[in-house]
Amino acid sequence: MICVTLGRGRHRTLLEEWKQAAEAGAELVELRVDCLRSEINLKRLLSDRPTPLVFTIRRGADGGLWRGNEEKRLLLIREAIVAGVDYVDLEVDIARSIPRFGKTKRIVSYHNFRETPEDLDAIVAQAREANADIVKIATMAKTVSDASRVLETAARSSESVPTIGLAMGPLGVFTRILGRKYGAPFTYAGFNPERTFAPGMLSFDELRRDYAYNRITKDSLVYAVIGDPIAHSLSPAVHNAAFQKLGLHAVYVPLLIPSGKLRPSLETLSWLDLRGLSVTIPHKEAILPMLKQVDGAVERLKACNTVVIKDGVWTGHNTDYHAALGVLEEAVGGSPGDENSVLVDKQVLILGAGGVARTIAYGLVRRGAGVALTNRDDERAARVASEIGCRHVSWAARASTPCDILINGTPVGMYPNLDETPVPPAAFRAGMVAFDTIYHPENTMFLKLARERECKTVSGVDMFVRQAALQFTLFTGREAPVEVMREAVARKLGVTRD
Ligand code: SKM
Repeated sequence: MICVTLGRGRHRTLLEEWKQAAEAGAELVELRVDCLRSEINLKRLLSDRPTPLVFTIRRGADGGLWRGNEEKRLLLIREAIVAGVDYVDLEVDIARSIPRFGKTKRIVSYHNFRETPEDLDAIVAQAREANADIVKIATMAKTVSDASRVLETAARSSESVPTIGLAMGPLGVFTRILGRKYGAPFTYAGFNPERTFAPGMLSFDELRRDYAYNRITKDSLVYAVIGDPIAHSLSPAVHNAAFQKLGLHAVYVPLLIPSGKLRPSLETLSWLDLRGLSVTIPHKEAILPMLKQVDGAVERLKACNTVVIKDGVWTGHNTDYHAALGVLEEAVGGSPGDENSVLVDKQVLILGAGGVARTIAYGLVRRGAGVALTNRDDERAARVASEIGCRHVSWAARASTPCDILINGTPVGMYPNLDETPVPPAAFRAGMVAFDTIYHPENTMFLKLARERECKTVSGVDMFVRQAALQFTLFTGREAPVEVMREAVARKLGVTRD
C-alpha cells in the first residue's frame, strides 16, 4: 500500500486534495495537520473521510510545521484517536504518554533530518516498546551505507513488528521502494509534485507507474541502475514496465552512488542480493575491477554498462555498443549483427570525442566503415581518433565533410538547450542517415533539420531502448517487450507517440 501524504494551509484545500487523491486511487492518506495555518477544526476534517487516514501533527524539530504548544498538540492527537482515525503518528518520545484507545493503530516514529544515528537498533527497540503497531524510522542518509542500514534495520525489525525504514535524501530513494519487499506495511508518497514533505520522497504516480510498487513482494528479485546523478534516469521506468508486462517477480531501483565510492557502496548493499545492474556515468570504467568476466565489447572499450550477477559472479557487458551498431545497421537497411555488415565502407562522420562517440567509432571501425571523428577541441579529436584507428577532421570542416552517416555524440541540443545543433543545416544531404545519441528530447533540432533535408533519422531513444532491451534479455533470459519499453520512455519524456 502507498500512503499519500497531504498537507495544506487551508482546511478546504486539504479536504479537496484528499478527495482527489481518493479518486486517483489512494488507499491510505496521511493528513499532515501541522501544515494548516488556521485553528485546527477536527470535526470538519474528519466528518467525511474519502479514505482511511494517518493522523499526523509533526513538530518543527521533526521537520514539521507545528508551531503551537505541545500540550495543545497532544490534546488534538487524543481527540483524533477518540474520533476513530485509522492510524495516528506518535513520535517515540511522546508515544508512551498517549494511551492506546479504540481501533486506532499506533505508528511510533523517529525522525532525524540531520543524520542517521549509529544506534538505530536501540531507537527501533524503544519504538517497539512504546506499544507500536507499526514502527517508522526516517533519517537523513549522508552515505549509501546510512541508507542501507536504515532499510536493513527495518527489515530485521519487521520480523517482530511491521517497520517502515526511510532514508531521506537522494541517497535513500531506493529505501522508499524496497521497503515493501522487506515487510514494510506501506511507504509514503507525495501527491502534488510541487509539494514534497521529505527530501527524496517519490510521488504517488512515480511509485505506482515507474516502480509498479504494488507488485513488489518479498520474493521480488532486485535490479538497479547505478550512477551519479541518477534521478533523471529512464531505466527504472523502462525495466519495471518490462517486468510487469512479462509478469516477472522483479523490481528495478535507482541507486545514487557518488563518484569514487563505488566499491564500498556496493559492498554495503551486498545484502540486497542484487541480480543485475545498469551502469551509467561516472561508473562505466570504475566498475571494471569488480567484474569476474567481461564480454568482448567491454574488453575492447574498457567500459561496461551492464552487470549480470549470478551465483555471486559478476559479468560485464556493453549493450550501448551493440545497441548503437544495431540501430545504425537497421537504418542502413541491414539486420543487426549480420556477419557481412551493411556498414562496410560507409563513410561516417562522428561529432564528439566522449564516451558515446568513442564507443560508436570503435564499433564502426570494426564493421569496416570509413570513420572520421570531429570535436570542438581538435586536439582531443585527433588523440581519440588515433587511439581508435580512424581519421579525424577539423571542427571547422564538419559541415563540408561528405558522409553517408552523420552522428551526434556531443550533448549539444540536449534539454533544455532545445534550439541548439552541433552542425548547420548545410551538413545534411538527402539520403544520408542522421543519428542523434541524445534522448532528451527525442526530437532534437539536429533530427528536425535532418528530416527537413530528407535524411533518414535515428534517435537517442531508439538507441536507449535497444540498450535497455539487450540488458533486459541478459538479466532475465527473456525476449524484451520493446514496445512497452518504448512507451515507458515516451511517457517519461512527456511525448505522445503517433
Ligand atoms: O548505458 C546506459 C545505461 O544502461 C543506463 C542509462 C540510464 O539509465 O540513464 C544510460 C546509459 O548510460
